[in-house]
Amino acid sequence: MNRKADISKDAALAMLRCMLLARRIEERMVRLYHQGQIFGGVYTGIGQEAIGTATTSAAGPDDLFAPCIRDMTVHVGRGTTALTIFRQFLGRVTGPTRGRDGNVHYGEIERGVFSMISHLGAMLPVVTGGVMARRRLGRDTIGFAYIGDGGTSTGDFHEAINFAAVLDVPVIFVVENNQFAYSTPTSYQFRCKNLVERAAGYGIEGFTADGNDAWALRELVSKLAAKMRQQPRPVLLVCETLRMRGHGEHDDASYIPRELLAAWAKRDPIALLRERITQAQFATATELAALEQAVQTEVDESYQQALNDPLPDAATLTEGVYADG
Ligand SMILES: Cc1ncc(C[n+]2csc(CCOP(=O)(O)OP(=O)(O)O)c2C)c(N)n1
Repeated sequence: MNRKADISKDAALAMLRCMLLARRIEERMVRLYHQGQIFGGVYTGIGQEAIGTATTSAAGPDDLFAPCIRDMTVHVGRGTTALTIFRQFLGRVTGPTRGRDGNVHYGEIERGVFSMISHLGAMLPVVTGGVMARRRLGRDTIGFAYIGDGGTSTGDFHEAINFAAVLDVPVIFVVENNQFAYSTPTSYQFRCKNLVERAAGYGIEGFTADGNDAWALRELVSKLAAKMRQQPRPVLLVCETLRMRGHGEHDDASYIPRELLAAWAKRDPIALLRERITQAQFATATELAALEQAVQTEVDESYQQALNDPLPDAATLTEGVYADG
């Protein structure tokens, strides 16, 4: 099938760069974790990169995002640099949390990205409220709220969707169904066959998508976003994928069947997008290799630069923890 007309060359290559950058950053974090250079845990989105990539690629500049634990591609897709990310994970004072948190709990609100907090589901009502507020100011904002399959069992998930449905707040509730919440498979998490069935209970539309196919997902999300700007309302979007590593790097994921991992490894989102790009003749093998090399250089240089930045001074640790005034 010639899919050339649906996505521009620039958009396709930007998506590939986003996924590669997130993957290379996370691979570096994994290595650093095992070398004992990262103080906290490392929780990656390796294998799930298509979801944050396609949704940010289809979004507009004034949209709002509440990323979750595995959404490095949401940050990268909104323009957060590798340098900022290394500063955060290496606990540098120059990072978004000024070295107070060396983990996934950060965001850059100037890019429309709320900071993630540990409590699953808690940011869903916040992004819903943020979208409402911006729209009342006359802005054309829609929201993207990300949650894992496990997080859909929280009250916040229900409250946010119900609230958005009743008040017609245009938020895409993106469920990243990676089939496990820590070691708990989805069969122990909910009775319905597919989480998308829940949409009917809120009186909203629901969609299930292949969470590893960035190209197709972007097409779907672009259509949904355009419709939601015309006629504001929330939708539920369930993206099917698999968590390819442990919950965090401390976990060997021995409870995930090896055959399941092997089957999903054949559907790696980066390889799939590369294939689509090649089919559409958007880039030659040489150009793709150059893109890979540029991403690797960016990661290496950003890591080195962040290492040179200072750690916070212990005497100032209570500063910047609460809002001023
Ligand atoms: C409200 C709440 N309950 C429990 C936890 C502990 N916890 C952190 S991650 C996690 C598993 C999350 O699984 P899922 O939502 O499917 O996301 P995934 O890790 O698979 O991406 C749990 C139980 C938490 N952070 N917040």
